[in-house]
Amino acid sequence: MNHPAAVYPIDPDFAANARVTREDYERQYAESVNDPAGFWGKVADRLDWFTKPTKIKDVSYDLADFRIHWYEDGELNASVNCLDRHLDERGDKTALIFEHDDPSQPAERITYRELHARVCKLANALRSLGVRKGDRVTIYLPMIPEAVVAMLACARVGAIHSVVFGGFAPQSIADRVADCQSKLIITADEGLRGGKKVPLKANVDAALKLGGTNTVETVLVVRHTGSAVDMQMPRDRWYDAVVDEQPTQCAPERMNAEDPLFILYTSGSTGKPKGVLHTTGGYLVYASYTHEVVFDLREDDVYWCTADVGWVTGHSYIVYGPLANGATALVFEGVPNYPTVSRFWEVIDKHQVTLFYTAPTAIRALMRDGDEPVKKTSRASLRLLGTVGEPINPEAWRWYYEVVGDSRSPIVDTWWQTETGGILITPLAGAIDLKPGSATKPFFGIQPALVDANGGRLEGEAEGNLVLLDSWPGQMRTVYGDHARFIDTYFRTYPGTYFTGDGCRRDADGYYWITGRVDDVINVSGHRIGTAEVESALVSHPKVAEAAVVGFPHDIKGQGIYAYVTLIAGEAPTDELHKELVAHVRKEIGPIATPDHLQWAPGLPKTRSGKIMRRILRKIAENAPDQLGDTSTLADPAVVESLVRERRVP
Ligand code: 6R9
Repeated sequence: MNHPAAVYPIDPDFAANARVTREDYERQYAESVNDPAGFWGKVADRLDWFTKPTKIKDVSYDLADFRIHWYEDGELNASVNCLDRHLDERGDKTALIFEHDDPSQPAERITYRELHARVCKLANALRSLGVRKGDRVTIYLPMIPEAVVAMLACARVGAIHSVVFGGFAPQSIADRVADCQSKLIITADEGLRGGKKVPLKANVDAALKLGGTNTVETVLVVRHTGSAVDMQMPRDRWYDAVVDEQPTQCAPERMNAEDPLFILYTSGSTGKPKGVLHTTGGYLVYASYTHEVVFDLREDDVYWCTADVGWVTGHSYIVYGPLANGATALVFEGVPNYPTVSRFWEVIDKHQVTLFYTAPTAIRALMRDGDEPVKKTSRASLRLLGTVGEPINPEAWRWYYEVVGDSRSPIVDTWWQTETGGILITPLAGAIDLKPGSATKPFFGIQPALVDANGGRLEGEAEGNLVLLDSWPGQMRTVYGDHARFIDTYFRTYPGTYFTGDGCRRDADGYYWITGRVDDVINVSGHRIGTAEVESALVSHPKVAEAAVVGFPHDIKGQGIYAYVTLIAGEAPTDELHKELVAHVRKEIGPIATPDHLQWAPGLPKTRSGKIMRRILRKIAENAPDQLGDTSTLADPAVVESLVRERRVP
């Protein structure tokens, strides 16, 4: 049994030079919650504003008078903050280090001056193609520098980017393009991951044949692998052909702080993924400030976050946070186990990475291969480690700390969400003792609370649903095109608070331990998948009558996907059909949604009013048939008995 309450006290050497010490934390936290406007007004000075904000905070979670506004009279441009303002002092500093999928390819170092020029050229190209402030641009790129350039170029001209993860299938691209009515798509011929090619352009072509995508006028195609792709003129344009001739200066759009910066689609418990909308001022203040404080950033740090820009972690902690801070950030195209399971550690040595931020699922996968692939590398450059995306089990935490970090580097276990824009609960390594498995304490300005199912506030040591009592600048502002869904999802469940969708325990020391989603969202390898999405992919197959999908504990992925499928009358379950349905989900959503197990269900457990009882299905998937709980409301108890009998043993 692990010792979940083990404490790793603050490292005095780290604390001696830390940006925030224990005393600082107590004092600044108190100030931040007692006088949020005063606190966040000062923090906003870290950015360059065309017009400095005077109205700092205007927030009400009261449904009758709902609003979230930060810095509402301020004007700025995010790309100027990430590029132009560094040119005088950091023009020749490396902004991005690009490490290819193939380690034999030379790494590329891009200075702030070069990055500025590349962004300006693309921004000019976007304008020449008719992209204007407020237009939506979809970015479907591999982890290459152009992904960063594309995001910042959109920001420069005031276009709202929507990055779609390169692992998503044509239908998922089409849904996202259609929802925000994109005018332009930036993609590449192909991506490369672990030596395998990903047909990005072909996926875009397939997506654009699907309904709702005819707003797209232009597809810009980055030549990456050089493979031949279909180019449909005049719609499709080679990126280099359009960008090369453009000037290296581009006047930035003046954006109001509350003008949208980007949309990022994320899964919820119901329906289609929602377009989480972040605005310019508050988001950038929060992403850059948390990046500096949580990672204890120094001028000469080499910072590496292994996320993909298709997820919020890539937005806030590869692009906007680090670049707004003038940091050197590594962009990695590849995967942890290619060509060998030492790749992460070799890249750390090669580029002398000092700050390393990754996901528990990667740590657990690499841990399986033992210590040797780690130990044969030096990793002496590291001084801080971070994790994000899902709860980290104490065993993986200790391996990360002892083996990867040689018991020298503190670990920041950072809890946050696409919706929150930046880190909300996290240790600050110079200020807070660590406990493996706990995200520890709230960041400045963040007021977590626990409530029971009826919304009753739980005090002291307790376990319940995690809510947040007040706003912070990085909070999402709306669900794109569906403000009612925003309110309903986050503010109606426990009135007066933001509901996170996470369960959480608070221990006697006031430490927070996230226990996982309490809604119908599955966290697979740190990626959010809505059970509803997988279900609707399954029932879109002509032979499927009904489907119910739940998560189950998975050693590496954290959670796996378990699907129960009822076929239409007359269809017999076969191994063939089993494979076909799994492939169908991959094709509809993408490989990340592949069901780990699919069980034929002659019937699904339902209440007499016809509601599927997922609680029961979860217990069957977990192989805990003795913990089904109250089954008295079942319409037909025999259904459950047969499902337990027929359970697919993983
Ligand atoms: C940043 C990100 C959000 C959900 C969140 C929670 C889980 C993220 C975590 C964590 C425990 C951590 N989560 N970080 N759980 N400890 N340090 O991952 O955003 O993709 O929107 O997922 O991930 O369940 O609600 P997103």
